[in-house]
Amino acid sequence: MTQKLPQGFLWGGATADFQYEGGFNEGGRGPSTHDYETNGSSTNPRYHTLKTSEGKIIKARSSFIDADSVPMDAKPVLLSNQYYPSHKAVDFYHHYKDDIRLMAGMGFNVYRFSIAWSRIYPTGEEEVPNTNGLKFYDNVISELEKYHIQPLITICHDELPINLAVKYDGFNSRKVVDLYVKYAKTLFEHFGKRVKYWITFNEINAIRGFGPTGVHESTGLNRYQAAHNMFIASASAVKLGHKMMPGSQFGAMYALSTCYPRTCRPEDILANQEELKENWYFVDTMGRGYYPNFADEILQHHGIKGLREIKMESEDELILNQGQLDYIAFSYYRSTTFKAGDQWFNVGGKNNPYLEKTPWGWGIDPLGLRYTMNMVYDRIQKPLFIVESGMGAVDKPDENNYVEDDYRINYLKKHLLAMADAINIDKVPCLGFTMWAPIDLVSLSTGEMKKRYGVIYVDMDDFGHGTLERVPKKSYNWMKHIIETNGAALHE
Ligand code: BGP
Repeated sequence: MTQKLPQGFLWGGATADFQYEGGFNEGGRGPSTHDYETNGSSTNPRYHTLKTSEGKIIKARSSFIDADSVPMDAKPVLLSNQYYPSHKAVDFYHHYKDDIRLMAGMGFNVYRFSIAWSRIYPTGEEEVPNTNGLKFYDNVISELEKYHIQPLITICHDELPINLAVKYDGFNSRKVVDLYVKYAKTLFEHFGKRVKYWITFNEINAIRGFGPTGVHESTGLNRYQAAHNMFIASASAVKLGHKMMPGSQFGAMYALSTCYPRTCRPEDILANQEELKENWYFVDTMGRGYYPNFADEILQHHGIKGLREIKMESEDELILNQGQLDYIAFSYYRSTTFKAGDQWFNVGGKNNPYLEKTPWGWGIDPLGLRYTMNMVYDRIQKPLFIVESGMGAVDKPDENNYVEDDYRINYLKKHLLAMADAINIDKVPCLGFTMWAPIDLVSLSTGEMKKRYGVIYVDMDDFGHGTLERVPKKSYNWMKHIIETNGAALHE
């Protein structure tokens, strides 16, 4: 039986600015890609709103994030009859003191949040950073320090200042790599003394399915060119960060919901191995500092001849090598299955008869977390950091906005036990666990509030109505107990 987690284990929660912060036009923040994305639901997809030069409105599912092709002359536009959830989100911008106090009340010693690039450089291209933007995050960090919570900062969580998408086609352009490095340098200069842990990009391997944020036609060569540029942006930031902040630790973050062969037919086993390689393409390149042996094979799945078709600068090989990650951060929500003949990036997964599902059809698979941790550590031999995991569910608050979420406790308990087994039995080094999300916020995939992950309830509906009152759920006290016993209470 496993006991406590190692001393110094980091317990916390994770959020993303555009899903949580709001204040989209306050403090000098510029517009960013997600600001043009409407809300939606599981049956009614969200989309970005754009207007062509002839005045035609395009509802793109979802340009600047997804695999759609959007005409280069289309410009993002806000429509008065739509609700854009990022504008207000759940208003951390004005509630950060209360929210951090609640996080501290649970015993968090780390909090992962992303910085909105457009709060620091509103168009991405200014000569000097926006002091009000820096000040906001200074305040957040000071508040964390008050409670001895250390920040874990995501430099880029799936979004860009919209100007960089419109003008340069996002990371398809090498210019955006330079602007990213400049932005990262500003963060290191300003926050470097107070922040040890950094993440360069969120779920960077999701590019394989959704395309890179901010790229108009994000398929085929464009998609993998942008991925290369992001590898270089990340490695350059790591190299610079190590130099400017001795002792700093860098990860990139991957969506590693694992995938099993659907049957034990050898053809299906091999097909599943290939499917997994689509993820390793991203993890290996950044974790080991060079493209893996199967890189050409992966590119060929996407109609690209091989790495020789990707535009590279002469110094890129060296940058990749010198900018290797210190740890591998990942999100884990579910597992899927794959068999020969299935489409690549089978994100919804196929039925696994052995698993229960969340209301959004995500297979609940705690053992898959232990399996994934072993697999990733075997490959890269660097510490792991589980920086997102949690259960999206429909909560039913009582008249006092109190939620009895035993389903969430159950989910978290099983996943934490599986993690503890990977650490204590399999001896996989893991720095910490930051749950997604400690507090209810806007869903990335659907834009809803209905899909809630928090252990803290927020009184707000899918259209931004509500008091925004924060109320700890039953899972809040449960989590508090787990953290104060450093995991020992998982066995109660
Ligand atoms: C990850 C993202 C998060 C978050 C989470 C849950 O992909 O990094 O931003 O939202 O998934 O997904 P969703 O909100 O779609 O349920």
